[in-house]
Amino acid sequence: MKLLQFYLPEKGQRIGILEGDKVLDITSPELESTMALIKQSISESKTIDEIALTRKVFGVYSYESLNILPDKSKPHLLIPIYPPEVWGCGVTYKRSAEMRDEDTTGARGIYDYVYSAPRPELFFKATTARCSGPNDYINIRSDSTLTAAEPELAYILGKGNEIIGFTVCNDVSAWDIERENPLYLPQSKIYYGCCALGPVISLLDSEIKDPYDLDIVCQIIRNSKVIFSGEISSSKIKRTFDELTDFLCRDNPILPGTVMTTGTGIMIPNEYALAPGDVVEIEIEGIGKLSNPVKKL
Ligand code: DO4
Ligand code: MG
Repeated sequence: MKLLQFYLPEKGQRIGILEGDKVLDITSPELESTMALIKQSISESKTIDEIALTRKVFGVYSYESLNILPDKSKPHLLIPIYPPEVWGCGVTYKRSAEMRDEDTTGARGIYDYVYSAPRPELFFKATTARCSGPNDYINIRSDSTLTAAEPELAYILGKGNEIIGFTVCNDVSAWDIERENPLYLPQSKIYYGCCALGPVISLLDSEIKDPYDLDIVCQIIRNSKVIFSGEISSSKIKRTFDELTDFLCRDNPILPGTVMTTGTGIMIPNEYALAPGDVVEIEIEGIGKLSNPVKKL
């Protein structure tokens, strides 16, 4: 099952099930968000599919008609979850370790070390207020001249820190800031509009059978032309999701609905650093395409 959130001008926020090109509106006063669905599945010890499938359908919309730039006067897609926190993993793909070590000014070798060390790189990434949904703006910090898209597979945690499902994440990062000195990483990673999520949550098992075998494709579009295209398979990830979750949750209380983004395997060359007006598209098999325009703060 694929779950999403959308907005109707006369009704506000809705939750929907995506079936083919149709969005089934299953919102009710007691169930107005995907977070409410996650919480109910925990309190009733049921799967999310079980709860969602028993809901009454209040309306049917075409996905394409909702997949537009957010505008309060029109129905449109929203971020598929309001996560209490988003955490990130770093240097989980070989290419990421290699390029970061080549380009860093100070502590060369730190990325190769982390790629092979038992302890992964984990960092706090965002809260809901710093995240953008489908077709919404992602931002370049006002003090960055080299900000890059980082196309990533992200998972959502539920009861007992088990994976509920997957979404697409753009871990937008100010590479010039983090390369100047690794201690600047939080400023590279965490700011307004630094993280895009969507377009749907694809539930584990019912929708995503093998998360270690998904094609991830990224395109950057400038003036209606594709200026960069790259791809990777999630099979190339160095670590298991259980390993990442284990380190994340070690002595660190994590709430249901927390999103973990698993690192990028598509390293975008510096010449394709983001510019205002660009559009970044990231498509992951079994989930869909997340598209976001770029703005400079
Ligand atoms: O260490 C820097 C950040 C790593 C990262 O975000 C990634 O590998 O995706
Ligand atoms: Mg990243």
